[in-house]
Amino acid sequence: MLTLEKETFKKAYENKYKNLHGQEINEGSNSQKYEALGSLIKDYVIRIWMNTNKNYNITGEKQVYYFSMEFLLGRLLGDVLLNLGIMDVCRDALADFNIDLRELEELEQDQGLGNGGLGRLAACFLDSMASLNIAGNGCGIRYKYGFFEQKIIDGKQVEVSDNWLKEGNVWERKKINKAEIVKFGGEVKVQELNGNLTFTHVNYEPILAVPYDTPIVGYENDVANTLRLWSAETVYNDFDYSSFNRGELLKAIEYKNSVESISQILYPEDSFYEGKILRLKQQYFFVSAGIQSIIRHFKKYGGNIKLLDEKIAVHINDTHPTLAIPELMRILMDDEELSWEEAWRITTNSISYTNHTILAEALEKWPIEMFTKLLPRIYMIVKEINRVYCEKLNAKYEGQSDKINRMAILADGQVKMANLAVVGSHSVNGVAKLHTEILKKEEMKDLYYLYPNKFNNKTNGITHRRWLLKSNQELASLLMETIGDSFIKHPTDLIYFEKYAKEKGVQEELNRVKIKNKQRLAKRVFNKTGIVMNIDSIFDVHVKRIHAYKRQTLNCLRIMHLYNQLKANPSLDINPRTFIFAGKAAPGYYLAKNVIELINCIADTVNNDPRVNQKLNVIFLENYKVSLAEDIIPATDLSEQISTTTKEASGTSNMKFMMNGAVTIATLDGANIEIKDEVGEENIVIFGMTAIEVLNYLQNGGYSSIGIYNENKRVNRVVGDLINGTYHKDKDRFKSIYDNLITYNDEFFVLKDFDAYLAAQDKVDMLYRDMHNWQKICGINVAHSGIFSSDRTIQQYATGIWGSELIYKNL
Ligand code: 26V
Repeated sequence: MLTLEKETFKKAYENKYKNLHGQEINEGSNSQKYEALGSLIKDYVIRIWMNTNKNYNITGEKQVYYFSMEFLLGRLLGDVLLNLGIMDVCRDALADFNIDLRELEELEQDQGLGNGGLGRLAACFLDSMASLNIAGNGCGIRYKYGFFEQKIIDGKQVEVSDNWLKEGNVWERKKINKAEIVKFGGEVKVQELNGNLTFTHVNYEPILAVPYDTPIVGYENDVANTLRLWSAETVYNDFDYSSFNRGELLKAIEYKNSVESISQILYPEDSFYEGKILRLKQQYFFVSAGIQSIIRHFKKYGGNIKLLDEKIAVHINDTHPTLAIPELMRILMDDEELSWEEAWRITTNSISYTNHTILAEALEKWPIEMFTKLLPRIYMIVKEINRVYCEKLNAKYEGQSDKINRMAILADGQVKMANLAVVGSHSVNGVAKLHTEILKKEEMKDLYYLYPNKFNNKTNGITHRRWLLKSNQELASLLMETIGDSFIKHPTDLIYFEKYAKEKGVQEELNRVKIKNKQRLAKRVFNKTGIVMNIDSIFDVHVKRIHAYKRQTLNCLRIMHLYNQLKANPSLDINPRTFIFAGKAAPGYYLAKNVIELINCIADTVNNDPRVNQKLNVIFLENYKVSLAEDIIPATDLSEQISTTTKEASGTSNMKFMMNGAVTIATLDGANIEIKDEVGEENIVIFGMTAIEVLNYLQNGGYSSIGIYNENKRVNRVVGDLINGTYHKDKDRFKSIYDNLITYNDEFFVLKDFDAYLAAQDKVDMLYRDMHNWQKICGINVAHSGIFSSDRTIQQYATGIWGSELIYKNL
């Protein structure tokens, strides 16, 4: 832990500021002040970082490499200050210069290199690995443009590029001396040498992969691990202008652009797979650079390549980094000259895989033709893996060609990445109990029967440092006053709060904290949008990616129903509510974009209707991102987790909300089930179809949304309102939503769950009337949230999958 006196810090800051900007602190802008602060803090971090790396090299402990296409870090300053243990000193010192730390924090651009749950999980895991003294490194892509910025114009989503690097990034370090070459295209020359075949990749296009390292600081434990993100450059230095005639120069510029395009953008889809060559390039680019750098480092410190699997673990976050399997095989065989069998043993022992979705449309499959052209040597290896594997399948399932085809890695002209990931790793995990069961019994049942021992569950988690200590400092203080601070290092100690949650005085305190957080959010919303939020209303929050299976539509229909009720009876006795939505739609996902427009049109209609707007308000907050989530979640009364049962693998915002003292309204999907099991049925509001019912409909048919539409008056009315001009003068405006529900038989059972959802919401309304009881429920949720810290999840990965040493220094 860093010990720092306020006066020392003040001097250091003043010096840093003057050196950097050549002027007095009070003459500068806030962004100059932020830059000086970031740079100073990085100086402190660098010492810890160097020591950590030195230690790892001396102890030779097992290194975990978490490979992910996405790391959704958000802002780092507050997180680093918290973990260094100097947040208070820093805040006080800056106050002496009349600087508000929070204002500086807000100047930092979010590092938004991810789409949603999968990317944020990777970020939480990095924090937990560092805080638990696990030698855990991240490996990914340094996208020049992160997840697009969402603007709402005339109620519609407009995408703007996220130029997050435009003012620089104080946290990263470019390591040009650690660059690697990644080879695309070309051919493979096969030769026989002393009875052995050798494979030489020729005529390839070399791309320079340049790493940028970011320190990941552990909580008060003198550890800083590394997140390494790769950027694509040409191998040749900048153009030699004198030697180019004009045509060549333009060609060279074009070439440079095409190389750099590899790390230019993050794909903004997270549920529809498209076989785009650029994405395949991105995948091989960072995986190849990552694996090469691991081996280079391993050998530099004298590692024996045959023992590689004892010293490293490579984890692949979804199938996106699956090429790590053939890439490791390639290096072990072609460069290290190991046999196929030895290389396979080392590879499968090293690699483990997490599945994050059962949506069939998100499964990655690459056309063989594209794959083999781009990655000829890798394709040969995949083909051989498939051949050996299919021999085994043929022996076991003789004559069952459909089954073998389903299970094969190469089939139907495609490379099936999920099958490759399962075959080439020693562990396959789902991210919540139900999800893992569905993987085993449904989605991957053939593979599960072949490799039952590989499959396991690791229920997701979130870092309580960012999502409680940092983003809800009011609640954290209340917790420390009541149960002390042991929960910081042992999050399950939050359970001691349960008894306090039953005390009236504490319930009042919880209420006071919530009101403060609501005021803070309202102030920010007002400053940004001019909208005044009603603090005395229930903040009913539905924030996540916009997707049909997450059922924002169900929430919309319920608001439309409420609007009808209130219009008919303005004195209806209900608690005032503010429905808060936020989330991005994939740019090409028409239906999801239509849902955003519907929410905004509902907002427009109800907020401007004086008959109802004292009791009902709707707001869509634009550009949902980590830092916005940190403002919204502590201010939430009701957390909407209403996905179609079986479709949400886990969910992680559900955990963040409960940890911040919100009540959850939920279907029995993903980790909601485990939340219910923790807090008890009386402390969560559950509704809707069971997994068995959903699976039964999916397998056997028999669902008719039009039947419900015809029979259920309330459904009939609100669905009709979608196309009768209530919310938009163009009656066809929401036709795609209507068609989805009626013409295409409501794939996600929105209408089926409608009545149950209304009843559940009535129950919420009833519960909220008794403030003390409501806050008791909130407090019990907080008390039981410790199990959902990613520290628990990471310990399970470490012991159950990676075999890394858990050294409980300082714990
Ligand atoms: C899939 C695809 C498909 C192809 C196009 C690009 C792309 C990018 C990302 C993904 C992965 C999406 C899967 C995902 O984010 N799953 C979420 O993972 C969370 C963490 O485990 C989990 O809590 C959510 O329930 C799950 O939806």
